[in-house]
Amino acid sequence: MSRIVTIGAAQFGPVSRAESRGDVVLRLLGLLREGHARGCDLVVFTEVALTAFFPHWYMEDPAEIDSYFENEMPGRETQLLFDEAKKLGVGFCLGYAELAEEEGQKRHFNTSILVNKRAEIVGKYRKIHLPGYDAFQPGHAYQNLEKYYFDVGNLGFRVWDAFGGRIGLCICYDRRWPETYRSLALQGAEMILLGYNTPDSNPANPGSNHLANFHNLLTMQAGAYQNCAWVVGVAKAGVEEGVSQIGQSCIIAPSGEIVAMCASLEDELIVAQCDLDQAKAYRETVFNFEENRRVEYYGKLVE
Ligand code: CDV
Repeated sequence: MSRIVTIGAAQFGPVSRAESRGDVVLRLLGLLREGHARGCDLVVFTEVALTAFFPHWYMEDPAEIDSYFENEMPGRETQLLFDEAKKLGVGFCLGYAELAEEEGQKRHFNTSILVNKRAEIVGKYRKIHLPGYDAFQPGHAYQNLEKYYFDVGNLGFRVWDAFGGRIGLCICYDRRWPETYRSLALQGAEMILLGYNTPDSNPANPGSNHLANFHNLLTMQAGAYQNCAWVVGVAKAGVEEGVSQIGQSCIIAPSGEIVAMCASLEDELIVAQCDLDQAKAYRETVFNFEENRRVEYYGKLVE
């Protein structure tokens, strides 16, 4: 048996600080339409897709900071994306900076949503592993201030029954942590969608710079194989506001094999027909969790 979902991984080239939301949405619409023309059920966009990746620089003015966040979804500019998705009958996954109000407090999250073919939001995830610092770092060629701009996500790792399978979401730095994939796999995730903004250098550990691309694929391929899930990783690539970011957006099978990968550092759509039953085959054999996991030996943290 096979359950095919046709996935588009919509890599995004740089977004300049001056680019308007409206212009960014037009670029996203172009990729969504291309996805439709190429038979996609679901198009996956990147992390914080609607603006430049602002944690790469320091801002103090709360109003300026909030201008990078969405306080409604869909909002004035993003409504176009929802309308087009509904018209075409194509779902999408979108990362954005979310401004929420909870218990009378402003909260800032690095968020992604899963939207079905009727343009309904069926899943929402707020990034849990936040990389970088909570204060300006003097001497660094660029900043990495996610702990300064964002609150830790408070929705947990979750999966949703959608697109004929069980889908999990995570975001960027989450992909480096085995607990992310395992939390989702223990809930039956057959496909994990994620966007990333990954610089090709690390100011705190320049000795690892030459491994940026290798570590990107290593974590996602291992996550896919060890957890019997498709992994779709989508970059914001190229030089954005002086920060050079990796590409390598790719679609990875539960075997750990890459079935499609972007070649450029620009807007580029790759498409693959993903058989969700391929995950089942792995889960029933080599990674039969019920039969082979040895939770009693793993310690409290991974129970
Ligand atoms: N946006 C990210 O989460 N970026 C991290 C970098 C900073 C290590 C990543 O894992 O790619």
